[in-house]
Amino acid sequence: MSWPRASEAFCISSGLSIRSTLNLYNDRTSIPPHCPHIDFPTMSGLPVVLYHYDASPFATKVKNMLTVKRIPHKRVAVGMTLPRPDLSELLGVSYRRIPILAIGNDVYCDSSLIAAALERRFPSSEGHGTLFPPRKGSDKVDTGLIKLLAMFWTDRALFPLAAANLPYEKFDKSFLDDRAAWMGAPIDIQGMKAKQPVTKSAITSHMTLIEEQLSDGREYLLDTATPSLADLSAHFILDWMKVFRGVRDVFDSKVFPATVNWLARVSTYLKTLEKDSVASFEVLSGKDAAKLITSASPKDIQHVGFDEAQAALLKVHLGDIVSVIPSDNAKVPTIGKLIALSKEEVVVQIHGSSGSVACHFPRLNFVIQSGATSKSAL
Ligand SMILES: N[C@@H](CCC(=O)N[C@@H](CS)C(=O)NCC(=O)O)C(=O)O
Repeated sequence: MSWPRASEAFCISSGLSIRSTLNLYNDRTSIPPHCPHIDFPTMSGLPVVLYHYDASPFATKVKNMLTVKRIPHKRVAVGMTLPRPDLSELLGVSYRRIPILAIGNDVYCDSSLIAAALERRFPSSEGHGTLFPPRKGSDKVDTGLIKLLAMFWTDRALFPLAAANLPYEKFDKSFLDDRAAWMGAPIDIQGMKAKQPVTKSAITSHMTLIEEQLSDGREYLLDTATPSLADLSAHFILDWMKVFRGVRDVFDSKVFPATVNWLARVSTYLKTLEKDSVASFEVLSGKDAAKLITSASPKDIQHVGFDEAQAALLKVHLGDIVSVIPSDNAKVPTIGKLIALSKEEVVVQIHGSSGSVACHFPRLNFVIQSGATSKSAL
């Protein structure tokens, strides 16, 4: 299986590295200086657990977000294909995409929602980095635009073009069968290969717009002093794709000088933080992670609240059994009790063999169906 490997940082689990991480924080942290083990809670007092696999580009995006936000965390490695019993059996999370991130008992699905959750639960006012820095020389932050770019440009437009240029003919049958189930249709290797020149051309068109955006000499896409979620959302895809045999010649510094420099600048920014171990992590087993997660209680339900007007439009009620399903592919429903609903987020309580969790999904790009009627509520 020759899927390009996402770069993997070293696992830092010594007390010393954690202490040096904490030294970067302000002194409001309540973590004792002599605590010898990584079982430190984060500054929010809750463990942060990332479910990932090394070759997942979207997991790399979240690892980069954790680095920028300087959040020590734990990682559970899951398989590249189903089944993933650490999620589906122990926690009852049947959502079939990676990454998934838990903060205590709150489990967040989808990297865009994970970004929003990390930002609100680990604010820069508490010594963390930010995914939503203001424009240079201003206090204005393009928060909504950044989220839209992440959800609709990089996730829905750019990433599929990169994925279409993978060398599918080299993947083994079990992987292809798994991804066919994910797509909801068989993978037509010859058909995809035949389309690769066209998708390569489309990638060039995206790169042209990135070049245009950077052509005034700005450092980052939205003229911020540090990379925002917009940069991280585009960077992980281009950085992944730039080594694909079929498209690597697109990354020509004579044609796209600003884009090639920007890619390197974001990588250097991340590597510098990684060297300082600001987001060190410990590898956990699925069982240990599930125990940690299910022994905590949900802390992010009130923030979401319950929007009765939205519920009326969707024909659902607080406490209903509902299913939440991605609207594009990977349409495996997560079924649970509706416990919070806003215009941005929906939360269902679900049960696995280890206990219950509050599972959060974005509203955009997801469909909520009432379990009682099984009718689409979007
Ligand atoms: N919109 C999702 C996309 C995640 C995604 O597509 N992840 C890929 C891996 S990079 C995936 O789940 N592939 C199928 C699988 O691993 O089962 C997000 O932002 O998290």
